[in-house]
Amino acid sequence: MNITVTRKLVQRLIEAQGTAISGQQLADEFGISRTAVWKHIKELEEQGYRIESVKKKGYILSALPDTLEPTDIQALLKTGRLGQNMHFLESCPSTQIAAHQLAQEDAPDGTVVLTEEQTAGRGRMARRWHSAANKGIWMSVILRPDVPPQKAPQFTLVTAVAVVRAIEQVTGLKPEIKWPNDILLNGKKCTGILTELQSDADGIQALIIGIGLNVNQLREDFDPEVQDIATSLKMESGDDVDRKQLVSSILYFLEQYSDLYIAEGFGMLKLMWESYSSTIGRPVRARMAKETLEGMAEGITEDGVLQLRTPDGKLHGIYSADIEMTN
Ligand code: BTX
Repeated sequence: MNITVTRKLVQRLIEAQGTAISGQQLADEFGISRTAVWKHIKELEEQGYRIESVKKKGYILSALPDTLEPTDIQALLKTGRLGQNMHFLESCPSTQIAAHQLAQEDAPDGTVVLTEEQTAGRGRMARRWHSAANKGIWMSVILRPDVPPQKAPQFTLVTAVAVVRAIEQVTGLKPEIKWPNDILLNGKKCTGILTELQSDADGIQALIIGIGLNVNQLREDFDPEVQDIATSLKMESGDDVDRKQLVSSILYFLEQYSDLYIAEGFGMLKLMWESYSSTIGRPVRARMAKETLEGMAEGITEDGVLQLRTPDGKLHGIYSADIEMTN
């Protein structure tokens, strides 16, 4: 069986968006016999693709298997750059490590690394990110924006807005953002974002944006350490969620919003971020490396710095902290 033809056949059926294509037409397009088309269709069904065969009309793709097959995702993509170069690893220590390596080897802007399982997924400040096999989206995106290094931290906020929009679009759920980088559903964390930088004297060489999104886990799929603080889209919606659609949607919004940020600055995105934020306008506790402050979270600056007003009336700029709501 010619694997390339099988993959191209899937792409053709995805692009047909639910309309039937006849066996004869596929045979002509791929320069193979109708029997060969039928064999490829059978092979795809064995891989978990659901394909209906409608009499006198042809084949319709009605469901994709729950894998992260890059060519399937690419057939769904509506981006110009993000995900056009996509690397898939069945298992790896961390997609961040793989993406750093690819960035050093000159991988183009928009390169994406996806995996089914991370054995050493990482969060901020060397914390662990639990990455159950086959249930989530563990993805790193390489961006090469032409901006000074001090503009890098906002990409975390831009990414948070993009992921929230994608979750809304695909599931109808209404996530909130907790400054700076947690995405919450009903107060529990469903997404973490980690932005890392490769830079030299000439400026940013690459931004490596890591996105960890809990999609189809049940409570027991999470490590006991995070069972009480973590949630997944399936736990909140009650339904299995299509990971391929989600990846495609995240990359679409991330491309739109990072281009908007680079072209016009943070203004518009700041408004969007604040509208999704569960932190702003609330009393919070900010735990930093050297001190803990309590007060009202008033907003974020154009640089993404959290503005916290303590009871003595002083306004503090918080650059990095863990935030807890205090009411
Ligand atoms: P963070 O430091 O904000 O969050 C880490 C903390 O979140 C952990 O200490 C733990 O309490 C909690 N946690 C760990 N795993 C989960 C989970 N699956 N769901 C909910 N809460 C959890 C957030 O760091 C940044 C995470 C980025 C993960 C992506 S995955 C793709 C890429 N590769 C990689 O190694 N990291 C990024």
